[in-house]
Amino acid sequence: MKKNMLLIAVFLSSLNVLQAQKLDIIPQPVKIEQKEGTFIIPSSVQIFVDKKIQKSADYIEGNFFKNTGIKPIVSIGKGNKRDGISFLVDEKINLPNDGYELNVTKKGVLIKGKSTNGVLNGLQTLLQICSAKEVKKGTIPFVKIEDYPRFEWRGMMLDVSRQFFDKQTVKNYIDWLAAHKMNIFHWHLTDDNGWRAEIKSMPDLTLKGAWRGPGEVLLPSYGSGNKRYGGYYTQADMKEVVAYAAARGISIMPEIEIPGHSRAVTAAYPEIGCVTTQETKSVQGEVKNVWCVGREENYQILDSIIREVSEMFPFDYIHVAGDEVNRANWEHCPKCQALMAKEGFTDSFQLQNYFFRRVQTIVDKYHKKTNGWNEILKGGEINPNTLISAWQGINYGIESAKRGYETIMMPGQYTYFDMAQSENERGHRWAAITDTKRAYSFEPIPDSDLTPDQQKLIKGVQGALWSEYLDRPTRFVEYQSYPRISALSEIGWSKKEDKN
Ligand code: TNX
Repeated sequence: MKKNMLLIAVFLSSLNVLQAQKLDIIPQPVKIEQKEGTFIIPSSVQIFVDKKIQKSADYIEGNFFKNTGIKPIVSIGKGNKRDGISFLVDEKINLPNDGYELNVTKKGVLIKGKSTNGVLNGLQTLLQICSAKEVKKGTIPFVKIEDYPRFEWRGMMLDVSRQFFDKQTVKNYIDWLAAHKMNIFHWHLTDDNGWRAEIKSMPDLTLKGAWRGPGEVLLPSYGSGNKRYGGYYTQADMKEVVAYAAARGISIMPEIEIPGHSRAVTAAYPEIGCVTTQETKSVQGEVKNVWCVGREENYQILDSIIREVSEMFPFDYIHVAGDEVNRANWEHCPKCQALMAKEGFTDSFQLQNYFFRRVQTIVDKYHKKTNGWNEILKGGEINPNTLISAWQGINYGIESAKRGYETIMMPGQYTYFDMAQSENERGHRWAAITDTKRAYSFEPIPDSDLTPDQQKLIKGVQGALWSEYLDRPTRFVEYQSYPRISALSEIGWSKKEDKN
């Protein structure tokens, strides 16, 4: 009898330990209070979705089912029934942007978001709790969470040019970002090795420029071998992906790579490139991969491309690149030289700046803001509302903030997940060998002499997955992305002092 009592006592205390076990949520929430007891999800649980977040109702329903095995009855509106689960938008709650409160009690579950994205952030926390291995299926431990992001911009870039990833793969990628409370998907749609976005006024960009292989305008590259390789997204596809992402709280920033990394463009429309007296190679060994700055018609073409892109993507920003431009091309081009002379320029960075400012005027015309890689800081002034993606190193981000530009920190040395994760693995290594620990060690607001106001210009963090090496093995995309994106999500979201 005594022995039995002892066993029961041990059993009960182990249950308690289980109950009290810390919920591991990624990214780590700001404030989490666990309480004794659990809410048992009724088999026909009711979910109420605020009208303001109606567009996400299917997503909420589907993912709740996936993570709990319980099919909910969903209604739109502000319900607050006992044993129900409510998703409410409440701008008045006292939390920073995109914050949320999650309350699980014996009465049910209430998620209140400061914004629609706040509600979705709360949903992700709920889903992680429901599927945690410590939590008994069909139950939710009592908990009170107050949570909000450290940075407003938590992004991830995917290069779909060097390798093409179909619409479904991109959607899956977005799903995983959403699960990590990331809010920006930077879609690198064009590069030397394939143009992936249908532009109706320039059909050959995709009819020709999206394909490489025998008899195609582009040579095989990055493992595409002796076959026709490529693909592109129609405008309908891109709009569909935009809506898919929006329902998950993710904005898509398209990138149109100009004026460099443009071999796919000049292969489809040779007249867009310079007529050079000497052929020179870009950093990645490409020839003829630069837009001619001196050809006036090119700016009309850019106008139509940017117009079509801005019609498809509702996000505020368009990324227009500006990195690794092989300016030697312009130095051997009579039209570019004539422009240089006319403008009184003495070095080719000024041409780059000229090009960028013309592009910026077009982007402004379509009511968008420009984002560019840190090289656009060279050669002269640009619009003060330009957003800089600082990729070459932390110091480039510091310089950008010092010069007064809003800045996204994405140093290749920490946040390029195309970098190999250890000495013996496939992947780039030019920036670093980056394992998860190294990625996690990144601090976006570095110790430096930035003033508090300059620090505020650092809008957030972003990772990048360039796809030169992603041709094999299958699912290498996921292998390179995770868990490093999990680490990145916590850098972007959680409080610095909670990093562990
Ligand atoms: C540099 S990052 C590039 C890309 C490459 C990447 C590989 C940047 C703006 N340019 O074109 O794919 O390195 O890590």
